[in-house]
Amino acid sequence: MYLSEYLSKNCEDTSLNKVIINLSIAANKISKVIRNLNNDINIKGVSKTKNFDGDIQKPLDILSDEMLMELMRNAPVSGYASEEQEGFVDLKNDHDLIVIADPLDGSSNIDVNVSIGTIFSIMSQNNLPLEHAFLQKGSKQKAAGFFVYGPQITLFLTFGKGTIAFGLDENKSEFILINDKIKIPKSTSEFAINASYSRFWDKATSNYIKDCQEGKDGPKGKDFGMRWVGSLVADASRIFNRGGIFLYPSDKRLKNKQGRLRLTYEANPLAMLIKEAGGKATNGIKDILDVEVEDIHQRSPLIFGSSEEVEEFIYYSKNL
Ligand code: P6P
Repeated sequence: MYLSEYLSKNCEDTSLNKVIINLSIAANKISKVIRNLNNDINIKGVSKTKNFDGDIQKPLDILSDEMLMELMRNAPVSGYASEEQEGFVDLKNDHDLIVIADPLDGSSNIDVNVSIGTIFSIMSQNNLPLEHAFLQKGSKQKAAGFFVYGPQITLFLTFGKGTIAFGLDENKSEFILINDKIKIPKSTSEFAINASYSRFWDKATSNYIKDCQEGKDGPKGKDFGMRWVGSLVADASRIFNRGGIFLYPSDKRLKNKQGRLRLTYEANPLAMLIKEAGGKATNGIKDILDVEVEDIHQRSPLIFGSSEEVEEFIYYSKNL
């Protein structure tokens, strides 16, 4: 079943459906630019520009953001925000839905041909002025998803009725249904963390990872494996497919005091998808979807995945 058919059968909000379809059209275009190595975008080079946060923007970051925004202008969307935009963009219409996106997450992996992706979060303005609508908690999301530009091009999507997976049929340029009810295994023996930062970790993370590494002879009583792609959508895609626990905690470095990942266009959409697939997502203390949003680019610690393992981590956080 194609994405458009699935949505018309399962999601009665026609405006939401149109936004999701336009996001899939944008993703299709972005994937073609990424794969088309002889394009005039020098993906090996970096642009001269930096985003407001001082990150050097790769040409594809900028192009992806422009493509997304163009498709959102042609959808029932009243406002757009993204990692590449300093503030939100008022699309000057009286539609109700707003979209927050990470247009090209993992772009540091572009040069080395590792899977990257586009993450999105869709909310209603809920009769709020735009400057407040973009600061609603993750629990207010109407839909969320991410595209993975990898060996396959996939879409993980939720609009509150479970988490669904689609794959791109490149011949037809259509996303087709792969799995209409993803269920993340409750337990796991695989963790994902950038272990090079262990000297900066808080006590809970250090204790938890140490116990995982002690394996079956340690307190957890089983051996663990580790994966770290360094691309959120790639690590998340693995966890949706076979379970696991992903940890990007806050650490002692000033720039990571609140973690590295962004709440509104990384943690919140992932948390909705994970919850709808039977997993859990936390900042170590509370459910990500309940975290107050003060700024579109606010960072947050993010631990998500198999519910029993995330609950274990929360226990470590609360019982130091
Ligand atoms: P580190 C990619 O730049 C990203 O934002 C996420 O996609 C990924 O999970 C994380 O950063 C990787 O961070 O510190 O391991 O490079």
